[in-house]
Amino acid sequence: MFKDYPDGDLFIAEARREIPFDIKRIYFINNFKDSSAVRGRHAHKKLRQVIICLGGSFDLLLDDGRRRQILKMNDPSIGVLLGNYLWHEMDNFSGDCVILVLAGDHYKESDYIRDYNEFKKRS
Ligand code: T46
Repeated sequence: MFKDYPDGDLFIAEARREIPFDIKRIYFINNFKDSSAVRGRHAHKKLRQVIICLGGSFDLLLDDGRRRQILKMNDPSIGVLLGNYLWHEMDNFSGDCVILVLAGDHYKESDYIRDYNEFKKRS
């Protein structure tokens, strides 16, 4: 991050540098209206992604089948690598939360594991 005060801060991430793969897709999530919303609740078989909280905050639960941890995401200079076979859940979104995801592949529903018991068997 470059501190360009008073003109703003500049954040940079380059594929195969800070992002450890070629980026094939980006998506963002905003406009959270329901404080009880939960997103994620799945793992990916092959996909690797980097998730960044651009504004506001949310909680990111990570579970590799053995250990669970919850990260408070509230710093746009931090990107968390969501590797494959990592169960992830997102909740406790602030109303102004904006989430950016950089993904290493196009969208493929067949890459999702949406059943936690199936994930536990495979992890
Ligand atoms: C992930 C977390 C962090 C598409 O058609 N194309 C896409 O690129 C995406 C991301 C989603 N969709 C469709 C699939 C579902 O019908 O949009 C609907 C909602 O997707 P999903 O329930 O998977 O959204 P999240 O927020 O639970 O999960 C998303 C990503 O899908 C997922 O890969 O790791 O964000």
